[in-house]
Amino acid sequence: MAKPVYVLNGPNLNRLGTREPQIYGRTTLPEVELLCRAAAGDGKLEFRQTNSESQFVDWIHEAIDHGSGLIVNPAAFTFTSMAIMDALKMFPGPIIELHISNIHRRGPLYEKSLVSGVATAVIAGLGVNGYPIAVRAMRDLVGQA
Ligand code: CA2
Repeated sequence: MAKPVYVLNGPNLNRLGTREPQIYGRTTLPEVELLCRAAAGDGKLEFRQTNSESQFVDWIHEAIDHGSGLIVNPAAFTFTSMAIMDALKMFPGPIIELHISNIHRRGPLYEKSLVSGVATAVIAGLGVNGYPIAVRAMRDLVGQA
């Protein structure tokens, strides 16, 4: 049976659509999940969000054992978490790092992603449309297109 693609979202993204619409838009995370499922077609998808770093690491471990590809928006953990970076290094398949905003034009605090160096590809600045684009790209990368 085909393995799922994991889409993991980090802290505060459960509040997407409720504030800073000029940066993040008005689409909610459940709506983003629907966009991803439409892009996945009949491909299996595990779409999740957590505010906990340890939960995020545990889900990467689950994806290492059961997933074909990994799409991560680690949110603020992008810039702080060696634990997430180390876990991602163990993932044997393709990894897409995804950000709704362009982290490279948001000032010094947001400049240095710990994740980009272990990712296969990076998508940033396309708004929530980056999610279905990432899912389609991942289908190509894992050969399910
Ligand atoms: O642009 C992205 O996707 C980010 O990963 C979002 C993070 C930010 O720390 C990264 O630099 C870029 C912040 C997520 C905050 O979640 C929101 C909550 C409510 C409304 C909008 C976003």
